[in-house]
Amino acid sequence: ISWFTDSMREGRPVAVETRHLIQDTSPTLPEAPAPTPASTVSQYACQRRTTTENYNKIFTDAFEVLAESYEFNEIEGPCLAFRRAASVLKSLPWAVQRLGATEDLPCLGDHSKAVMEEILQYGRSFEVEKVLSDERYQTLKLFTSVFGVGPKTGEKWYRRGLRSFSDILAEPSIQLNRMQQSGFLHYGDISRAVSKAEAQALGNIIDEAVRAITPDAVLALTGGFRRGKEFGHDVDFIVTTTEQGKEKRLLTSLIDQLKEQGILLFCDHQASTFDMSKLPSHRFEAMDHFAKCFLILRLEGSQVVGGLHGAEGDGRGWRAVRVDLVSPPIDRYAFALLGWTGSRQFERDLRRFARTERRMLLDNHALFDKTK
Ligand code: DCT
Ligand code: MG
Repeated sequence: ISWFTDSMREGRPVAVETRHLIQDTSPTLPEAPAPTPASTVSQYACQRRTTTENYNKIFTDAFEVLAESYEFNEIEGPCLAFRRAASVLKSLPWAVQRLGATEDLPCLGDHSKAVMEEILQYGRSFEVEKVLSDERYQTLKLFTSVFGVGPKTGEKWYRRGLRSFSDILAEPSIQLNRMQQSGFLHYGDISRAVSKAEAQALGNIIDEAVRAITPDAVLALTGGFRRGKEFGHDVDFIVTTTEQGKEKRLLTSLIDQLKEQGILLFCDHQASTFDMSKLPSHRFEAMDHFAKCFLILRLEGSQVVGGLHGAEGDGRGWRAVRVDLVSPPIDRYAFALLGWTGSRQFERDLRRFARTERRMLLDNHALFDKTK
């Protein structure tokens, strides 16, 4: 049904190098890292060989905090600059041990370098520590960790003087939407990382469910797990059928099937707004137009090889997991798969590379040659 589920059953590794994603249907483990001179590192994430091994976590964690803090304050430039800098450092097969080594690296500005210098000198960044101890940062971080709560809602609650979950739940004027209610209800489970074994178990469950609906179903694991990550915050799948148009009813049938099995804890279904005749879209859009649903599923420990991750002693024998399903028509499959594989920075730079280096327009739906 797909290389993903087949390779899972055969126990083949799913780790893939991002550089080879397009052609690679029989993934292999990345080879031993070769020393990379800083001067050869591309400014585009899609042109950098990047493994899941991060030799510069001490710096990239710091950059992530600063990026997030700028994001909470809606300051986009420095936010993206820190994410870009983190992505460059993640691609290095060596740890930065002195600032001089970063001289020829792209995307590292004065601010990033100053943070790195502090860390190299003192083992920590005072700027990062200041952010981490900031009440507004802490509160927004907490609030946006709830499924269904974005920076806008978090900010609104913060401005009303709310600081904790109990503040929110005790505030009678706050009407949580359905997604937020489920977010709070399953908070402990869905804020815990999802393991690869758990993702595989969910893959088997969804595989079985779609096969029961149609024999020509196509299922692929995407997102971080397709990139070879060991853990994720959710599990992302593409589900479609080899017969064009037949995908239109696939998601609703699949949701019905999961409901019947009693494992659907939450479902937000967004119908397709995809219209090929309206492409290409020159306006930047955060989301694609394919039908999709954001789910919370109940996963039994007995279905997971090696058991549930981090559930020792809770005695329930199951956990809730966030699952995203996206359902493009089969002739859009390649673009959807490429777009949903991520990482976000890889996707951002792939589009920028297409635009500026190839005069092409790429999104999750299509690739257009601007000269034609
Ligand atoms: N994506 C996209 N458009 C969005 C959101 C996501 O094209 N608006 C793509 C990029 C990454 C991929 O979908 C999966 O998204 P996430 O699950 O958020 O990221 P992830 O890399 O799978 O990370 P995690 O391991 O935390 O789930
Ligand atoms: Mg994911």
